[in-house]
Amino acid sequence: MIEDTIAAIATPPGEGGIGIIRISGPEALSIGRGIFRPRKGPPLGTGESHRMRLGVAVDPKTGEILDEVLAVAMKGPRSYTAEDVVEIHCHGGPLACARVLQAVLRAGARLAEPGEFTRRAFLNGRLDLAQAEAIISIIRARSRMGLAAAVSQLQGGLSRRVRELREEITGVLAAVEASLDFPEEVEEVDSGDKERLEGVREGIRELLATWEEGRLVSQGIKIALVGRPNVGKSSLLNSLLQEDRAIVSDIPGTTRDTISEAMQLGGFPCQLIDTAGMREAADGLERLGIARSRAAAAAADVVLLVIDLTAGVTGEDEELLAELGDKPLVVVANKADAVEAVDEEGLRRFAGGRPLVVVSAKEAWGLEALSRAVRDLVLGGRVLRSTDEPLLLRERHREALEKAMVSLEEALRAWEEGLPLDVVSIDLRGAWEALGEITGETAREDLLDRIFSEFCLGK
Ligand SMILES: Nc1nc2c(ncn2[C@@H]2O[C@H](COP(=O)(O)OP(=O)(O)OP(=O)(O)O)[C@@H](O)[C@H]2O)c(=O)[nH]1
Ligand SMILES: [Mg+2]
Repeated sequence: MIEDTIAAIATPPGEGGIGIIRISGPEALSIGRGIFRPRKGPPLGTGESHRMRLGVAVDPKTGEILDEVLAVAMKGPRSYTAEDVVEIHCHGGPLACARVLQAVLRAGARLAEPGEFTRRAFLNGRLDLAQAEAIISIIRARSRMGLAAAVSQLQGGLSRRVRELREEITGVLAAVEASLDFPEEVEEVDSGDKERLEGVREGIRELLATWEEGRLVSQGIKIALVGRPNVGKSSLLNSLLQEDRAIVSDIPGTTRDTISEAMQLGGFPCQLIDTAGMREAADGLERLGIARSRAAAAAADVVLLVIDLTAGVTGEDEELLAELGDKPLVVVANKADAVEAVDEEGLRRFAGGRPLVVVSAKEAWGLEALSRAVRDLVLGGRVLRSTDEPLLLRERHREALEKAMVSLEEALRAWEEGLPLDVVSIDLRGAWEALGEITGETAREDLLDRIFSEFCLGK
């Protein structure tokens, strides 16, 4: 049972349109009532719930008016935490928010820990653990697809799937344990039960198969711009970012160090990395830069090999392609604006079946086709899954599923080898518990601490 009342500023620090103080717990309504003086109507929390009211926030000790505010009381369980909640909407100045918060704390609330409101929502059963984690993913989302996947997780997509699998195991476990307890009375555990477990194994396998896509959607992909000096790598970076980020010049060897910027490409979050142009004849400093280019190319999920159409395909381009050929790679033929005609035949021969796009960094065309090529490459040409299919977004979920898989495989093996049923039952229980970690039914306190400490203050 949660006894104390917590409060925090729920909006980001700094100046803004509004700043919200959130209060949650058994004393929320009475504390809110002490601070908020409505312009008209009954005291806060005594009238209609969930109704926004205009008034002032006062320091209950001195009666000083701190700000003109809106306030709303939300009676539990119809609130974020499922407890009584009051939100006071101040003007978004750091001092106004801080003074109202101080008054709330003096009136008996305790400053909330990061993530504590969401933790209460979880402890009060309003959200399960995967849904609570979805809230962090929504806050952190930097791409359309990442956001859509996280919202679907908040709506319970993944949780439902995991629960279904878990219930299947529960059913079989009940049959196994009954036949252990009352061997004479209960019929043999039959092959139907084993088939059910095989179904669960298939379900876990399907979920695990979404990890690669989920990882890319949530964590992003590394894309390195690689090529000879002066082909227009930095120009392409600037053009994709739509800002003058990297220095561009007609002197070969302009970029010396790698430059990395976050952006969206084809709906994916990605880290776009500009590198120093690669060439044989290079001085000491440039050579160091080139070593970094190689490292960046090696670490990238996708390489964009840029070539200069005004120079045509050169021997050095051929060498670079041979060096990087095993990576997922797009050949980007740049400076198309500066040539009369593009030798598509020759380019295709050079690309040797790899995706090829013709662009002009200078005039910013061909960039759509480039982003499509990257996306096709990343998803292996697969059509995107519809986002109401659950997608694994967190390493933690993948680990739990893998743990469940190991136990389930063990159980099935024991079953096939005709080992005693209590051996089967131990492994089944292991799988059942591992699945429960995802939704939080079997999560331990230290796991909860770790998860909720990722949240920001006031969430
Ligand atoms: N006409 C034309 N010129 C371009 C285009 N892209 C780049 N350039 C020019 O090519 C020269 C080199 O561009 P950069 O972007 O600095 O080339 P880079 O590949 O980053 O070169 P390094 O950093 O030296 O490896 C500059 O003079 C650019 O203005 C393009 O699409 N069309
Ligand atoms: Mg450059």
